[in-house]
Amino acid sequence: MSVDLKEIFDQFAADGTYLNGEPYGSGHIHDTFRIETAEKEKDNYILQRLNDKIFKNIPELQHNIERVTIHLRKKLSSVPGSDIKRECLQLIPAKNGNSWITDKNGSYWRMYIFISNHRSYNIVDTPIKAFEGGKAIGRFQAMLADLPGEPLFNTIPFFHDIEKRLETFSRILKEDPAGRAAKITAETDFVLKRAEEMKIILKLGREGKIPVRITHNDTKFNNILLDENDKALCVIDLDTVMPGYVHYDFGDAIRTAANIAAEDEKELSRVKMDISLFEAYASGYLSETKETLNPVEIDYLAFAPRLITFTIALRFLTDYIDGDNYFKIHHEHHNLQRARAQFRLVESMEEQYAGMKEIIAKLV
Ligand code: ADP
Ligand code: GN1
Ligand code: MG
Repeated sequence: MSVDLKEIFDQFAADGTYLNGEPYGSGHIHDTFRIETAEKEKDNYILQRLNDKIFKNIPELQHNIERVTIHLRKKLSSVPGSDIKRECLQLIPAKNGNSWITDKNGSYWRMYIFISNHRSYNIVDTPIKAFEGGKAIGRFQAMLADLPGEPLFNTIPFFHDIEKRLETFSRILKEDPAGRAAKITAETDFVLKRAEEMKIILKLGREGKIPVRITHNDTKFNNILLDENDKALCVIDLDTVMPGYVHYDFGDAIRTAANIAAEDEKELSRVKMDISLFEAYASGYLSETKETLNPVEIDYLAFAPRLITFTIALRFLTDYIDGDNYFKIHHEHHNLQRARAQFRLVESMEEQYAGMKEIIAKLV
């Protein structure tokens, strides 16, 4: 679908004149473009065509992001020396008075200020970067702890609910809409063997032992921007900020920050969790949060990466059997390749689980 980015851009109350627009980043969900403005001294922008097959209620989604970014900005403005335009996402209002527009095809668009001079990593190669990422997420959770008003909307209901994810997997496996089930018997065995133990976080929640907090729910490392000196700068991709357990954020960040290979690495022997990256992230995260987490939350932090890596592998696998309707893919068996790499990462975490628990105990 060809789009006239200038025509979309002009419907927002931006400061600056459209010069050009290019696809940007490596997100799996929206269509993201970087818009450069003609005036050198003015901001550039991120323009996104939103995925409304995945986010079914865009006004609610945008309402959440408006509340969250206003609150974060207020907090940051009381911190001396803060650079608010770069430390917090800033939505650009549309000329229609909303924070989004719809185009003639019915697609939804929104725009943010482009965060200048940031660094973004799909793979983390030093403990210092992992530490900074941990601090960024810890601080993000702390700043949102006192968000006033109603609970945020659940933009994707049951997003990290492993019981629901397992049910969906079993249903689609039975239906086998793309004729791929016979190809994944080894992966299916892997899932079934671990299904029960993965339910522990949900059980602790139901028993009231861990609280529901405001969490980000999509803390893969490229959603944490660092600055030109690799210091924590800004947490982006706020679509799934909603009620959740801290384990979801801790787990997803470790899944991406401590894996020395790519999320979709084909050569499975390269996939491994580096425990020094785990330790560095955990140390940054706990430096911001250890006073607020309860003892049960802390006890299960080491388990969280196993749960979230398993959950996301299961989602890649489910999407594969379903015929690739959810994640953007770049080749035919991409979702299967992603699932296999993530299952291998689960094994690597299992092998190092005792060490992970010791590290958390030492850090608190
Ligand atoms: P998706 O949900 O598809 O991952 P994101 O909102 O994470 O979409 O955006 C995709 C990518 O665009 C990010 O990984 C990041 O590289 C870039 N990006 C998003 N928002 C900004 C911003 N305000 N400034 C700079 N880069 C951004
Ligand atoms: C998607 O939006 P993005 O690319 O940062 C997905 C996450 C997965 C991730 C796997 C809304 O994240 O849940 O963990 O892909 N986001 C949504 O890379 O489903
Ligand atoms: Mg993203």
